[in-house]
Amino acid sequence: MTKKTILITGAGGQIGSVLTKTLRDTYGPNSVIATDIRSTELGDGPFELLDVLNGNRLHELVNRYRVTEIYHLAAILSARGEQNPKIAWDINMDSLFNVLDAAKERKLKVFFPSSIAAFGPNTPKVNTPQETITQPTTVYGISKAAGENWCQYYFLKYGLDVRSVRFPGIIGYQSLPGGGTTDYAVDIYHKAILGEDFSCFLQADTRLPMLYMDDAIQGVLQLMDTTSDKLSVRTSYNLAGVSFTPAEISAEIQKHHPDFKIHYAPDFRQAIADSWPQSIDDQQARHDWNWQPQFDLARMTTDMLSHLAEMLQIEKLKNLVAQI
Ligand code: AKB
Repeated sequence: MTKKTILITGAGGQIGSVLTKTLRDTYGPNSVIATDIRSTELGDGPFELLDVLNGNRLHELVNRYRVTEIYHLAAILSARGEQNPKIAWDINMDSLFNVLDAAKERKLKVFFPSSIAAFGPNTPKVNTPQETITQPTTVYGISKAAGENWCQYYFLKYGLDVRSVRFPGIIGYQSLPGGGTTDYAVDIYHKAILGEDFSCFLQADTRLPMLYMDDAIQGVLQLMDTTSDKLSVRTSYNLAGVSFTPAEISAEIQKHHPDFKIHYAPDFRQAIADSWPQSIDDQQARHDWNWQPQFDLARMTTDMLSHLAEMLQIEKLKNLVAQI
């Protein structure tokens, strides 16, 4: 059996950093090559600077480390993408082609994260089906919808083993998101733990699909471990975790921090959120590779708050020690 060697792009990002750690814990630190455009502290194991637009550099790393799998996490997300659509398109699409072409040449396995952003205002909003209308209205969503189809194209045309999920908003204590529309659902916990009020850039009743980081990472590992013949979807699998509104998450936080306050100041991200589904039907993932998320809103909130409280105590202790 060939030894598994994984290369991750965007390893310093919100999902990439947690995935890198989990893959290193699972397969050993030297079996996971973390790459990012900026130097990042990711613990034991190789790290390489990589601009995903540089296909030659990607090829060089794939050859040097004898990579067998690529997890392509680098991307510009929905809100940041709208600020510079052309750059977001170039980064999201050209990088995917670099990955697919490197993988095709050496017959590597690929993980590509798509998103609920691949759906649009004409998609059924409740229990969005696996196969449905995808007419996204953000550049990020357009790049994800096109990306999924390119993944399927490489599978059908070249037999490339590329696998994908449509991530909802990801919530975790381990890392901070950046540039997304669902980011509020991470920031809100940080404000609550610091005893500060939270100003939400979405309206109180904006329902969006979300997923706890632990479930998301578990899902990626499970999908990548499933035998190829079980996978009936080669665009991207719908994944569902939990759906809630800003008012609901804030009420859940108030069960732990009764003085916590939220107020609403919707901005341009409201229109993005309004174009996305409210809940997702993930039956196909459950059927094909036994996808089973564990966290609902209550469990996620308890877990988030206890980890963040612990991290805050450690930070405070470090500051105290530094003053001695
Ligand atoms: C974003 O908000 O842009 C992302 C996503 C849903 O893909 N978190």
